[in-house]
Amino acid sequence: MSRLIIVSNRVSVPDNKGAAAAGGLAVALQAALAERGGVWMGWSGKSSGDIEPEPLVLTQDGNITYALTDLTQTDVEEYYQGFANRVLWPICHYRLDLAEYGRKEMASYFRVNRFFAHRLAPLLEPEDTIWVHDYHLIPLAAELREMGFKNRIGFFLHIPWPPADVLFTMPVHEEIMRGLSSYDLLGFQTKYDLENFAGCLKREGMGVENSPGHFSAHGHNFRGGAYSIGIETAAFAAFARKAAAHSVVRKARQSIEGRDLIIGVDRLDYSKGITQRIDAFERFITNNPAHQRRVTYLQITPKSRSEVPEYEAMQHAVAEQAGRVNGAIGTVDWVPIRYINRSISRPVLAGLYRLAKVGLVTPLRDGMNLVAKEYVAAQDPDDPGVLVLSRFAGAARELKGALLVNPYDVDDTANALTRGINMPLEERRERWRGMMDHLLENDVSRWCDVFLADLRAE
Ligand code: ADQ
Repeated sequence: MSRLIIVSNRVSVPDNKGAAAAGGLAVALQAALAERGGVWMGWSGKSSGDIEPEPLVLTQDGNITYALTDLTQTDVEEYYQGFANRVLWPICHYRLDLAEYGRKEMASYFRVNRFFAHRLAPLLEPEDTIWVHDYHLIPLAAELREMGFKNRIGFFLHIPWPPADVLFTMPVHEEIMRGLSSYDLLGFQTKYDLENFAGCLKREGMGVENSPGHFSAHGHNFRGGAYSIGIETAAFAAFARKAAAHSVVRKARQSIEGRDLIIGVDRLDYSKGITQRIDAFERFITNNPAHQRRVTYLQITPKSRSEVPEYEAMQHAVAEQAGRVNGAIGTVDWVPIRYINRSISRPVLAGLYRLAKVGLVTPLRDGMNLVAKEYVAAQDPDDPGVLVLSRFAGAARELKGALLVNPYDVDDTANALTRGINMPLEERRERWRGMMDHLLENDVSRWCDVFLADLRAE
């Protein structure tokens, strides 16, 4: 079996905290690497200031080599914070209004991809299979091809792919499409993303779809498919079963004093619909005075990308909104919204999901959304909670037992909350069982195996 080379912007180098600390994706990719032997290369997360980064730092763990590079401060600001997070991220999440184009940032994006290709090249062998992850590294295959590499190269996009009318607002959309056309296999989260990609290719005659999922563009034939990412379902369910004994989970249970818990867990990101969700919770309480003082809404939101101005502004906006709603509907002995900006260990997170009667997952747009899947996996089969899920999350294509909502419609989400909190046990069990069976069968290891099998197939 050929070696596997994974390239992603950030790398999960195992630490002594073990699998419980790592997410399901990191564990699955490490397992795939261990099975075949190989390399995981990416950015260390560190800046080398204004000097050229040192050579790759290689760490060996069994038959896996972790290869990390620093980036100059200019590249961190222009490639990562600039083009990746202020152009590609908003565009792929349909937020044309937030995209900030700058020629320097665009140039840096392509330059850093070339730099990655040059750093990776000495580690590559002719038979290696290369798997590139996510929007930071779209041009990587084109750079490697330019250097003469003929390896099989696959790409998986973790975020949505927008339709042509949205993508084409981006000045370098043609270069980006050419970059994608240099892979052998493109993986998207859902068939809608794949359809959007095919539409982008066809719109200005950049390429053709010869048969479903088989494309020709820019002189290269390649395939595309929908590969919905899963979680480590069985392991996560086991965390949740054991978590009741954990002191943090015990304290959380005591502190809600028998109230129904609604939980939201998201990185602080404008794509996650957090402000619309707080509005919906307020509407739910205003429409249902009987639930006043009988529910607690816990929103766990670690800060992310704070160096990007839109994210910094959002930190203030959400904190202010949670405070305003607590002031408006709270009472002397009831704080309706608990809003915390901390990262929580996976076993504790699993226990908190299990305590919650409703999982409220309402992104405005999301490639997949693993929180929705984790919430389902963590439930008690005898008394499962209800998932309220945005129809604009990739996960909505799979989780048929969820209550689907339009997160832009505050009343719709508020009504789903009412329905979820009041749902009879039998209906909850029935909805949950179907979703759990699906998640057990389609877990993250299967996702990984299926993508790699397709990438290797001629
Ligand atoms: P994200 O946008 O980060 O991922 P998501 O899929 O929900 O979104 O994954 C978030 C992960 O972070 C989950 O595993 C969750 O448990 C964890 N997390 C969130 N808050 C946490 C907290 N306070 N403490 C600890 N862990 C926390 C991107 C795309 C998604 C896609 C994934 C995977 O945007 O659409 O589903 O990649 O492909």
